[in-house]
Amino acid sequence: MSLRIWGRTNSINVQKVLWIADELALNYERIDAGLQFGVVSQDWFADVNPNRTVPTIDDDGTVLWESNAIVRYLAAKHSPGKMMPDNPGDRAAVEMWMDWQQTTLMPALGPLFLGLVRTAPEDRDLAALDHAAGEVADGLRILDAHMAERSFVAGERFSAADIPLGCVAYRWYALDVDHPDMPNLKAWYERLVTRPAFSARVMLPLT
Ligand SMILES: N[C@@H](CCC(=O)N[C@@H](CS)C(=O)NCC(=O)O)C(=O)O
Repeated sequence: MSLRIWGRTNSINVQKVLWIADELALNYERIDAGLQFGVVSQDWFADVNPNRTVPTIDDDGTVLWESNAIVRYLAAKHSPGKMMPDNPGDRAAVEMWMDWQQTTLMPALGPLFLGLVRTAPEDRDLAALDHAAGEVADGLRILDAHMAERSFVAGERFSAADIPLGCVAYRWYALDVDHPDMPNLKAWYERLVTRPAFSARVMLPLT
């Protein structure tokens, strides 16, 4: 087995990697790590990933962390010209949406998820959660407008760009927040739901 993936299955960032690994029909070994599984706190792990986070992979000696970088790597290695376009402009568009997921959506979705899923009701900062929910919705309106003219994030073909954003979309629809009407986003999301790897790896209870 050449590909090893460290990460617990309920992590959004691990789910990205497991989803694309399944889309690509890769064989891999997954090792539970993070939170209750520990591992990331062991001394040796810092040599593999000094951030002590999941996901982390070792693909026959290619060691990587940062979920979107791993998704890009696996797509480029196993699906060049398809899940990761060869043309620089098309490739940059895929990467742009992936970066946008991390830099624009996650700073609001992360606290929203932690507040609603991993914080006791009596300890929640409702004003902060309301603000975060509004920021996520504002971001998703941009994606909704973008999806008006295409089937997938980077065009008519499923690509690496759909992976991080699909993970965000699942969490947003699963969270107990207002879901303003976004028909193009919903139509794209329903397309993802038909993909077995998405339902198996991403559509899990939020814990
Ligand atoms: N930007 C990083 C974030 C990595 C990260 O913070 N992962 C979380 C899980 S989503 C983690 O490792 N948390 C600590 C833990 O699980 O022990 C990525 O996209 O991979």
